[in-house]
Amino acid sequence: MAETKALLPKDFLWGFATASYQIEGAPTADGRGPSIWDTFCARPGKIADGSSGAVACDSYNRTSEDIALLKLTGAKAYRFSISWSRIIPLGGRNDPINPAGIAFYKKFVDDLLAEGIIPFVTLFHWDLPDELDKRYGGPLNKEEFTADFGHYARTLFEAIPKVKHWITFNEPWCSAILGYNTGLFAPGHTSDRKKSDVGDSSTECWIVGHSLLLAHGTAVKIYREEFKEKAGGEIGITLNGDAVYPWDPEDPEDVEAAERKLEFSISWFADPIYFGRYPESMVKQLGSRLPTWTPEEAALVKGSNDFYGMNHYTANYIKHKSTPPPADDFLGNLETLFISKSGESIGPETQSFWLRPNPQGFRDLLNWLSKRYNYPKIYCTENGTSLKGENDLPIEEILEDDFRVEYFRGYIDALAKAVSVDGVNVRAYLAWSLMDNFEWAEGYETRFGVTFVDYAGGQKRWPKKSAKAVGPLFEAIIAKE
Ligand code: LGS
Repeated sequence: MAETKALLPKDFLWGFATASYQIEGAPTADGRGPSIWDTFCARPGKIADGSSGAVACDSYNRTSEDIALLKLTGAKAYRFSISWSRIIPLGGRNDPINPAGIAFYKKFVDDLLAEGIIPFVTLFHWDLPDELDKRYGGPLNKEEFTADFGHYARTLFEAIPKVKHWITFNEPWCSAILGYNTGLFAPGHTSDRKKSDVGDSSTECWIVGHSLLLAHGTAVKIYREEFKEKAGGEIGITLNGDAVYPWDPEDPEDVEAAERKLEFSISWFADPIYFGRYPESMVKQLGSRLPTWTPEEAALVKGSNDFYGMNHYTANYIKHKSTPPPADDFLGNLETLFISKSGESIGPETQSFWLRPNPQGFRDLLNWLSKRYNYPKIYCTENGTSLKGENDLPIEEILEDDFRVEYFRGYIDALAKAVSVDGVNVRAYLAWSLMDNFEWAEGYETRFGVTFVDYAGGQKRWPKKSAKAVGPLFEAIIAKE
């Protein structure tokens, strides 16, 4: 079939994304309480360069500079996250609320709107109040966690009704697997009992996933029952979404394993949200390790997305394993590879060991999601790349980031084709990231920004070539009428 001219609808929104712990710094300002990331970064060996988000981009003190940057890019929307421990320093439903924290985000939303930039607000981008981890294990305790998250969410729905796009959780897969299985992320629970401080990664991650889903369902119920009608907004969750291809397309077991990989990473959360149950492949492999749904829980979570938030970065070839999976396997008994059986590479290297750009993967995954979940409205809430060796280049070269410009060109083209040719319903695209920032366990060595942040040079922001490239790429294909 001949491909028609790629076009996005007139009201399509594009912009950039960030997250509180990655950019704000100011960890004790105006009464903020510690989060699990403050604690985690203090543990030796956890962050590649031994750094933390204690200063980051100092965005807490530079909101007007960040808004000026957004203006320069021409962005129509900005996705940022709220730090729970700025709003409720100890985190719990009976703990004091911090008016200064609320005032900060309220003003920020007002300032964005005054510039015509639409806020997309994430309630939880991994920085759990440390006290809740200490008090009851955070999401390991579903009753406490769900009640506390519901209270935190309600506090914000009430305080900032001008926000019309709420995202409950960012990538619960990362929170559960990297936080409670591999230990790469806070709070750093691992399966290696020698290095581990607590926990059993063969069950903890699945318990955490279940709690995050229940907390999501609870926040959505609160929003829909108490706020949605008056505020006229919407709420959904953002999930990980990496594309897959069978390592050997002729081998039915690899084909099946590729599907299983999507189920273990995406459908783990999306199936309960759209169908009220876990995928069969997970039930089969994990048995009693996977929590079961009570009818009330399933009813709470089923149908709890006004939109589907998709983060997308990379693709992998998938090879099945025929040996039985170890108890802490979280992938679905398979291997992820960058080279296929016939020797094809999935994409060029980047600074991130897990990231290989492949725009066709984006288009294919959008199609897979749309078919499985009956063509939901999708917001691409993150997409972007690091560049191999970028941090070692002289600044003049960093600013000429043609690799990133080409990355966005390829992905935006794939997106436009998925919408205009394949009929998927993507309505917004937020690139990761507005600026270089604290890249979690990778510290500051990995840069994802369209803006160079000179951490040593007074935090000066230098827009890279890509900062001004994303806008024209979209404006050329968004319908004018
Ligand atoms: O900065 C993050 C971007 C870039 O890398 C953002 O905060 C996240 O929401 C998002 O996940 N992003 C990201 N992902 C890295 C995931 C690491 C996966 C490591 C897999 C090891 C098994």
